[in-house]
Amino acid sequence: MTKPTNPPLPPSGDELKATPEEIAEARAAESYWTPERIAEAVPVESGKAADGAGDGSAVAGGDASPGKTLRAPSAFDKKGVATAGVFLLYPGDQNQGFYTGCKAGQPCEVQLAEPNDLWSEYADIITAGDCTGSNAYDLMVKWVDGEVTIYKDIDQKAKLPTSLDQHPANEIKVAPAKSIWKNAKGIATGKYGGNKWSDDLVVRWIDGEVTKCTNVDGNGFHAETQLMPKNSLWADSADLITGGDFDGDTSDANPNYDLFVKWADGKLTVYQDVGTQGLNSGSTVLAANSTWTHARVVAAGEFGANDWEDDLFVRWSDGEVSMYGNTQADALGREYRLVPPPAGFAAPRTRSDDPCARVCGPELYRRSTR
Ligand SMILES: [Ca+2]
Ligand SMILES: [Ca+2]
Ligand SMILES: [Ca+2]
Ligand SMILES: [Ca+2]
Repeated sequence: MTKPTNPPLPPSGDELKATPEEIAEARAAESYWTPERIAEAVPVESGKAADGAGDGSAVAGGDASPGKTLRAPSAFDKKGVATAGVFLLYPGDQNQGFYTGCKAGQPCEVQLAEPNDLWSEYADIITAGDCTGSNAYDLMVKWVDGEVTIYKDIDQKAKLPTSLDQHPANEIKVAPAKSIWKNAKGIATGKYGGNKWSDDLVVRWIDGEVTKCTNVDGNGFHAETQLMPKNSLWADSADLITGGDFDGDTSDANPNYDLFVKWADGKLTVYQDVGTQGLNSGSTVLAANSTWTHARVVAAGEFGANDWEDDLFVRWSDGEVSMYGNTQADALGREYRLVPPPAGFAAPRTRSDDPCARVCGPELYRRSTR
């Protein structure tokens, strides 16, 4: 099946983004997800959320999963370390937005962990894949000390530990503290080879080396191959990575994910078919630009409109959250704004006349500014 190309895009470049001054102002502000805002977001309507978390559920955050993503702890310090610790799961509507069955103004979310120091201080990289079977996504966490832990089969009923002495039954340690994983700077889970499951990893290391592990399971990492020897380009300039199916050739028989890279200068690149081609020259999704230097979290997933995991979730430095639906290997998809930046710090952007820029976005807000 050939993935159709997108219709012509509405303006989605710098004209939709803030000026450098506005961005500077926004960056100076506290992140939208302050502890106060997080506190305000609970109590959660867990019953509603559970209803919504059926077929069309999606969550925002960590890394790709079909219809479901885990949103990482919400605020990050200058080194990109999470500072809030709360862990929330958002159901989606399979139409690039959050689930719409929640009451207006109320967050439709499930809290998996209360605010705590464990996640805010020690979780370094968080991603989701299905490494343990059950056809349900697991959470993989690389802690700052080099331990890597899998929390199996996360759903809206899951509870994550909030202190070092808590070890839920679904916890699997796949690398001990002080392991080589201390040097991992980015993990992109996905379907890069072997079986049909999303149980493969592309890992970006501190010295620029890039490796791939296929068919990771509860016994740990296997079949590591090198995609790129250590080098200064990746060490100094690669920033965020996520795995998705942007060229649309992945199927159960052909697990052929692509790697999305956001570079320090805002350039976006997709390396197609990592499993078979490794890291070739890549295709440019967007040339270097100031807007994307403010992206703090990217996560590809299948959030709607087609069958491919080609929808790109982005959290910006000012707290705004966007989705670029049906992104291609050489072009961003249509932008949907899921969460506006906080009032007072909103970097004013001129929306395009595309009705979807207003209707598809704001209609789906689950968070509103105060
Ligand atoms: Ca699983
Ligand atoms: Ca696999
Ligand atoms: Ca591909
Ligand atoms: Ca899609």
